[in-house]
Amino acid sequence: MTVPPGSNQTAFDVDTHAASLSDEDQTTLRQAIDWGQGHLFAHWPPPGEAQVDKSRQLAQLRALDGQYPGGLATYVANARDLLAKSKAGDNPYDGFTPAVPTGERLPFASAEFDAAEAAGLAQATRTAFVLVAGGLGERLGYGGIKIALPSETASDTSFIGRYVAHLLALQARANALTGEDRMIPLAIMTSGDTDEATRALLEANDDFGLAPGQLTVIKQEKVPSLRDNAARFAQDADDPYAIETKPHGHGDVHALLHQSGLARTWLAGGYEHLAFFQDTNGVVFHALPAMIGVSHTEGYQVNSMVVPRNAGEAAGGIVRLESEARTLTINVEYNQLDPLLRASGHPDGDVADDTGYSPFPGNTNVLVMALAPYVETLIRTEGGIPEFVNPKYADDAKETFKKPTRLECMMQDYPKLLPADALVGFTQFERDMCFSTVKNNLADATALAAKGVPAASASTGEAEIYALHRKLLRLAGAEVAEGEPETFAGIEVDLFPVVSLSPRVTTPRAGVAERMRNVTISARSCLVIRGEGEVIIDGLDLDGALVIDTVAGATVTVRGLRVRNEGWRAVPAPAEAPEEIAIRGFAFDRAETEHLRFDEPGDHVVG
Ligand code: UGB
Repeated sequence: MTVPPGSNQTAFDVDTHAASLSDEDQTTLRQAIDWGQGHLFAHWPPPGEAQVDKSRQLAQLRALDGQYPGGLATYVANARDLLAKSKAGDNPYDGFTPAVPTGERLPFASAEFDAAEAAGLAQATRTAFVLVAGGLGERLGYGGIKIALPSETASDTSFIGRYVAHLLALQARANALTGEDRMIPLAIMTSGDTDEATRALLEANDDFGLAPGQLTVIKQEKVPSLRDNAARFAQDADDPYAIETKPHGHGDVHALLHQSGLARTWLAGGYEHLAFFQDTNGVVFHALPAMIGVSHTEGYQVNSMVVPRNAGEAAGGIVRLESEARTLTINVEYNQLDPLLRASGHPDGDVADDTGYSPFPGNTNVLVMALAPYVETLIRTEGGIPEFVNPKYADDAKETFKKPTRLECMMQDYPKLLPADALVGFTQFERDMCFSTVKNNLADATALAAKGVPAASASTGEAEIYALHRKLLRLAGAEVAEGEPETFAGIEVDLFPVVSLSPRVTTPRAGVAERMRNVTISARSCLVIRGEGEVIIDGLDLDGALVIDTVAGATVTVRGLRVRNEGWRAVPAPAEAPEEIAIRGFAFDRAETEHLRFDEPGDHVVG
């Protein structure tokens, strides 16, 4: 007779059930009881009854055990430890003094930026890219997966379509530079919430043009929910033979790159860097090559992409944490930054300094790692990232939870696994050229905009892409008029002139001036260049809407083209608009468009 530790049940007789279970199930049952999970079997009917369900329950435990670095024994031990610290009110940053870190700053289009981008381009086909896309986007109020959303609706390019187009453009430019024929691998981390829809989207679009073997999908699994401080697992409310599970956070990506063997395979394939990025950042690839260049030149083991941070913004702050034992430059998550500052001599907490920004740079959660030491670290740690727990207590004694909690981990906590002397740096870019997130529904976004914090709505994410592309053209010498801001669903956006350039045009930044010459665009115009062909404009006078579509292998030269038509305007999203349009509050009314299509490879000249 065994009474499981931490259990309020009277007794559970393993031996009574043993004979009716397979050897494998018996072992799992005994292990689970050792882990303090005997309560999960308290409802079991006598041997011979519900054997299929019992076996299913034990199989789930085995699967969960196999997925977690160190197994469920470690999960339970970590959980008890973290729950005890949480109950005691321990501050994870106790003993640390926060200081403002120093790092690389790369003003857009500066000579340093262009040099870093050139260095990064030469390394692009030595870099593997990892997109973390396991999050559901509950804050956004969108039912589908976020990478399927249009990043902007002028070209109607999804986030994943945009990312892949950038990777293919980088690959083509890098191979042209090095004379090699290498492939840039992409891994996408999905979760139970996004896996099926992600695979279906990729299949329906032929992997957006990636070659066979170029793309790998790795799926993160959930972890058991915890119902009390003894780390007892919660049962599913609808199924007593199932354990309730919850997402473990984007930190899982490191364990998965270890378990799947991908990181080692890439290292063996001659890759040197690893670039992690998030699901809804439509401008990130305008800075990523330069960041890879900085990592390569500086020899950083870890390099974080950061931006000037608005005080109170839902982006972590990069902080230099100093203690007698060690100094660590690391992300402090947005909900912990204010309490940390208040507890360490900054009574006003997370506020702006004289510059108008938080003194702590904002984490965009884009990381570039050196692959060789990364693989060594994975072998040493199995990719297990230090976790945290955030239970919502129902009582002052902190004994009961309002609802089950779970351990979580974040990918940006990876530097915590490194020795104190590891070279960890960051590269700061201007926000408009590297960080644009789509996270909030219209109501929340309006409230944030009113507070002067980035709205991070689908509409601002879209407008930010057009704004950056206008800037790229202006920097290349184009005359691009200023449009008027417009307000849709309470959020002000600068949509016009709408400029959406393909990654072939914008990669590298320094080459835009060679590809876009003598361009004039009026304030009410739209210029959309789509597809995988090369487009060179030498003379364009645009007052209206022009869309150029190309295929891979096509080179289109536009010479002295004058376009005059009614063009497009933005109107409030119609009531019957699909969800992906409704969440941005506006839609384009495409009155008249000059549409140039080039469906055949080869040279084409127009104008
Ligand atoms: N994600 C997963 O792949 N799996 C998971 O289990 C969870 C998420 P959120 P949040 O951009 O400003 C991050 O939910 O809370 C993926 C940083 O921690 O968007 O906004 C998910 O699909 C924060 O420091 O994260 O916070 C998405 O791609 C700050 O930089 C990504 O992980 C903030 O992003 C992030 O998920 C930001």
